[in-house]
Amino acid sequence: PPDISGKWILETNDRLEDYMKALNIDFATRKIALALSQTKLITQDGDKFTIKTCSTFRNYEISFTVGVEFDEHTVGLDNRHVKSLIKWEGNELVCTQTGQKANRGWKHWLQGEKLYLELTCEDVVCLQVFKRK
Ligand code: RET
Repeated sequence: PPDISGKWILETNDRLEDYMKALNIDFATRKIALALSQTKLITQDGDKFTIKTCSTFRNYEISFTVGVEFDEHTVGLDNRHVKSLIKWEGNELVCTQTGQKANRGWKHWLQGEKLYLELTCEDVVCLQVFKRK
């Protein structure tokens, strides 16, 4: 599988506001989150990952093993509990988040020198592109 580890900085952000609305994230948090720069710190050791999403306002961290479902509590995001399962699908690292919200998950993949992250909830797809920092 590809090596997505490293330090990445957000370059473009499409439909984050709609994604946050789909998650019922409040107005004030949405406005702050939209204005923020975000950095992803990814460590990868075989099938084990830690992904930290960092900003000056709030950070969000998950650790997981590919293929092993875990309970994710999205503290500081929408504060829900979901069952998350991450798998490699070809060269894409794909997460399914099963819970109250339909069609929820994300995908990471590399393209050129960039890291892409697609975040999905219900009918909304947010696309973020990161460059190496
Ligand atoms: C921030 C700031 C506080 C408000 C919101 C945020 C958004 C975080 C997101 C994180 C996604 C993380 C993923 C990790 C995968 O490994 C920046 C923490 C809403 C959307 C998909």
